Amino acid sequence: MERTLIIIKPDAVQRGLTGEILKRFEARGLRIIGMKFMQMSRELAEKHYAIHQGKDFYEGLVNYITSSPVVVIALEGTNAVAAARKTIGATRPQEAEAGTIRGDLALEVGRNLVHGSDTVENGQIEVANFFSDAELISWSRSADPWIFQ
Ligand code: DAT
Ligand code: MG
Repeated sequence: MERTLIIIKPDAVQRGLTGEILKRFEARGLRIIGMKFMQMSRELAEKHYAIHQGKDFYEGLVNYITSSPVVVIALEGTNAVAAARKTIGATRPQEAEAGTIRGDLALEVGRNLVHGSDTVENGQIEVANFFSDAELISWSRSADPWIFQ
């Protein structure tokens, strides 16, 4: 089963959109296997965004993600990575389709509300970066047979 890491970013938490955003992933059928409210350290933020190091927006990105608490969620499901990315919408909210989180709720790339892993491999890596094995719960929902065929 694929895993993806979702981060409800500081702007979303500050705007009171945590529930609205979580609701969309839950309704999609993805299964929560880990969730926590945390203040991201600079060290963890730099690890998470290492691929963007050196880009002109990197400093601003790390400052933003560490500026205020976030909600971090590990999700599991068939096609979890691609499904979550579709639900999130394009990186630039002005290009995100209506019906997506960014297309409905955001306007600017530097305040785009939510992170989702971009590949199956990164989903595994990012979940492991944010959650210990003890923080991840392997369970089945009674609705699983109605979502996973
Ligand atoms: P995504 O979050 O859709 O996976 P990404 O991995 O390319 O996008 O970039 C990570 C974050 O960095 C993105 O959510 C917002 C910020 N970002 C990306 N490109 C940017 C740009 N050109 N200017 C400002 N911020 C940018
Ligand atoms: Mg990305």
